[in-house]
Amino acid sequence: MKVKLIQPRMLKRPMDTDLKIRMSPHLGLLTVANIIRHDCEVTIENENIRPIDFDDVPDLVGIAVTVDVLPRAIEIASIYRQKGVKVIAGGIHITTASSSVPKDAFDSLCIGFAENTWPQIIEDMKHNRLQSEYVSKSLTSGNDIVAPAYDMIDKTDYLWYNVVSTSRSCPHKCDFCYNSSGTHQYINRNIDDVLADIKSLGTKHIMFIDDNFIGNISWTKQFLERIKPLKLNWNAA
Ligand code: B12
Ligand code: SF4
Repeated sequence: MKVKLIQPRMLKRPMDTDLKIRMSPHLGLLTVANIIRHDCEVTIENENIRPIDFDDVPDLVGIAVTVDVLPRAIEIASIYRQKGVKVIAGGIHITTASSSVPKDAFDSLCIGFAENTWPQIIEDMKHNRLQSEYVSKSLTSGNDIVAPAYDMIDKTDYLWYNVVSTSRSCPHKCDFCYNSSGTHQYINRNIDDVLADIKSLGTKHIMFIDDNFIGNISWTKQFLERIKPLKLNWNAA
């Protein structure tokens, strides 16, 4: 099965330079790719880097949606759906505000983590029974989190490719923040898995992009002990 994953063109604000749109690769899409690539032929296209190739006819298109790109995601979906290609939308905006998405814009919505929804999505695609919505269950431990497929990144496309996520979400639930959405579960990754990501990047400068790098202090202390021997230059968001 051919699956094409797309990051739509972002909406630049007046203060954004062209560097803003090619800052770093999309970890969500790289994670989806790693979940399914043993079973599917996966490609990723980032419209912030180069125009989308609309001449192809994959079996399934997955579009990553943040709030700013929803209108463009709907346009892209419409182009593929006119060709009979199924289109599924996922990512943070679909996860936290699915009710704001027009009902007929996509064939399916993936709400929450891809780790426990995509295997079902692929199974349903194989049997021609794609559902209109997939909602992830809670992950049972950090071991369930799949690493991004870092080897799929063309490092020359980005200002930084050295972005690593050690957790998902945040233990606090400030009411203005998307992390207060019921579907968003705070969870730390397996430390060995994070170390493997860091080593695979082949650089001493690592940017931890977690919403809350110190959400579980005892985990963070253990993690910092483990990265000490690597002598990294690191920063956290
Ligand atoms: C790292 C990061 C960046 C980096 C890298 C962005 C990039 N290219 O991906 C930088 C600094 C460049 C950046 C820039 C911007 N960002 Co930013 N960023 C983040 C941050 C901190 C982490 C995202 C991440 O990698 N998470 C780890 C991955 C693995 O998790 P995930 O994305 O949730 O993916 C899982 C699921 O959502 C799902 N999934 C994800 N994608 C898809 C796609 C499909 C098809 C499916 C089915 C499932 C699926 O499966 C994944 C695995 O379970 C988030 C906060 C957050 N925690 O989400 C903000 C966040 C995503 N950013 C945000 C925004 C607004 C922006 C900007 C638009 C800001 C601006 N105006 O300039 C730009 C857009 C730049 C661009 N071209 O994309 C907002 C989005 C708000 C919203 N509700 O949509 C967030 C949530 C921050 C916030 N609190 O407001 N960002
Ligand atoms: S990420 Fe920040 S704003 Fe959001 S819930 Fe956590 S502490 Fe609050």
